[in-house]
Amino acid sequence: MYIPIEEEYIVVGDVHGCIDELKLLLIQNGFSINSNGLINNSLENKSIILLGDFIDKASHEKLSETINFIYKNYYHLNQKSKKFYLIRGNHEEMVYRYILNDPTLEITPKRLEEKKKYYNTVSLLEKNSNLKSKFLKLYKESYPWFKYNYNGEFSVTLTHAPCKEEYLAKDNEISHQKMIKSASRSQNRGIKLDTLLSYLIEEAKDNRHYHIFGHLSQPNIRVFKNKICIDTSAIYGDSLSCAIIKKDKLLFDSVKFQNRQKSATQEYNILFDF
Ligand SMILES: [Mn+2]
Repeated sequence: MYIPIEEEYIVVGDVHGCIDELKLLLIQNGFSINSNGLINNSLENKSIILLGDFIDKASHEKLSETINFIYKNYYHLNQKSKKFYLIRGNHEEMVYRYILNDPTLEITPKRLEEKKKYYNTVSLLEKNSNLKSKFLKLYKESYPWFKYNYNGEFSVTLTHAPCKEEYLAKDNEISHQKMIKSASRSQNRGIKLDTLLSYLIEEAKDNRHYHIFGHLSQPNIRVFKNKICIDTSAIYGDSLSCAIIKKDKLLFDSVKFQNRQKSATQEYNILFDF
C-alpha cells in the first residue's frame, strides 16, 4: 500500500511489549503523550508506522499496556486522516491463528510448547476478552507492506521481515507470507544469517530505493547498501530504534532499554557480518 509523500514518518522496529521505550522514542521525536496516554496530534504532518511484532516476549503487564496504548492511539490519530499505520509481523499472525483456533494450525505437543515459549500473548488474550477484541481489530487493520515512493531517485519500502525482491510490495498470498516471515532462525540454528538470507546481499544495490525491515533482532541497526534492518532487540535489553523518513531524507534514532521489565535472552546471529 502506497503512503502519502507529503507526510514525515517515524517507522519503529519490533516493539515486543517495550511500551516504555516506545513512548520515549516518540517523545524523543517530537510527539507528546498526555495523562490519558493519548499522543498529541498537533504534529500535523508526522505519522507513525510500527514495523510489526509489537506483542510477545514481554511481561503480560507490559503487553497489556502496549496493546491498549496502540489501540487507543490508532483510533485517536486516525480520526481525520491516516496518521498511524501497522505492519503485520509474524508474531501478530501466529497469535491471531492461535486465538481463532485456525484449523490449519495443527496442535501438536511441539506447537503447545512453542505457544508457551514464543507466543505468550495468547494466554493473556485468552483470559482477557476485551484485550483480545482490541488485538483482533488491530490485526485486521495491519498490512504486510507500505511504500513511500518519493521520486525516481528515492523510495522506501517497509515490511516486517526481509524478503526477496520478487515478493516485495506485491499483493498475493505467497508474497504477503514472505514479507511477514523469513526463514526461521530457530529451525536453522548454527547457520549464519548471511548464508540463510544470502539473497539480501546478492540483491542489495547502491541506490536510494531502500528496503527497511525488522524481525532479525540485531545488536544495532544493520545496513548493507539499500537493505536496512532496524530491529535492535529492545526486549533483549538493547534498544528500540526507528527510521525517520522526511522528504528525500532517511535518518535513524534509538532509545535504550529502560529496565522496567525483565529482558529476554538470545544469542545474536548478526546480519551483514563482513
Ligand atoms: Mn518477527
